[in-house]
Amino acid sequence: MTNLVILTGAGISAESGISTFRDDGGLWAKHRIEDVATPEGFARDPELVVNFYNERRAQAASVAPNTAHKALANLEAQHQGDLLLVTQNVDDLHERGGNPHVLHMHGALNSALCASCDHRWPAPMRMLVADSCPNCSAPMARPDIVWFGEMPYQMDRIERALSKADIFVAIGTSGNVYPAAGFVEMASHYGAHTIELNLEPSAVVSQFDETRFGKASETVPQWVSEILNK
Ligand code: BV8
Repeated sequence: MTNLVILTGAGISAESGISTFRDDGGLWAKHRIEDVATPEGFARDPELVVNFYNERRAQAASVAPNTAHKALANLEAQHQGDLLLVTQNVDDLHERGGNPHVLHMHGALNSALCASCDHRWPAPMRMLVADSCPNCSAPMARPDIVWFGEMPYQMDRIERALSKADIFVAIGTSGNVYPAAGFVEMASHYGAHTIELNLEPSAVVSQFDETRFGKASETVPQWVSEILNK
């Protein structure tokens, strides 16, 4: 039984029409990280940040999963052995593509969080700064997103899976953001075979055993069919 850990980034959603962060014209070209993806930015201008995520929630709802998402759903449905799909993405394209169990380590657009009591609830399409928590009524609703300087979710579970992985695959991520960019080193340390599927070399490409360049809509179905036909 082969245990798989798969990490995805913005590149897997690019062909669905969702902007990546660091490609030309990407999200960070239009907004400063400090202003829209940090707790300090949210404290400084909550309206700007809530609307930044409202725009992304609407964009995600207007696009469809692509063949790469569907290939991973097929893999999860057929693969014998453990499979953990960890995504840095906050869109729900993996779920809509058919993966029932997705670990959103950087949070999710469709979830809202109370900054006072930690209650989570399904986010409305448009959140308002004044939204109050349905649990404690405090006017402390925020996007359920892990901003820079905040601890990504379920790190213990991810590290446990990496320690047992036979294969670690990173798909469509530039390897700029930690701790996610450090997963390949951890997987290698535990003896996993590591593969990078990306449009261009990531910042940590040298740490992978194997790299395949190309669009996710081509490289992911190809890799999945190899794994399933082994
Ligand atoms: C934390 C939510 C500490 C927001 C995001 C070392 C260790 C630990 C931390 C750090 C460290 N060094 C620095 C840090 C701090 C920081 C960090 O990493 N900074 C970087 C910029 C240097 N990390 C943090 O702050 C993290 N938190 O460390 O907490 C802590 C400790 C104890 C207690 C409390 C706290 C939190 C990081 C999470 C931040 N939130 N997302 C949002 O989404 O709005 S990260 C953000 O970048 C995105 O969410 C995205 O998930 C992430 C990574 O981007 P990618 O997915 O890789 O996208 P990118 O555009 O960069 O690349 C796209 C790739 O796709 C490219 O390679 C491209 O070639 C490829 N591609 C394009 N098209 C295609 C394609 N591939 C295939 N097919 C295609 N068609």
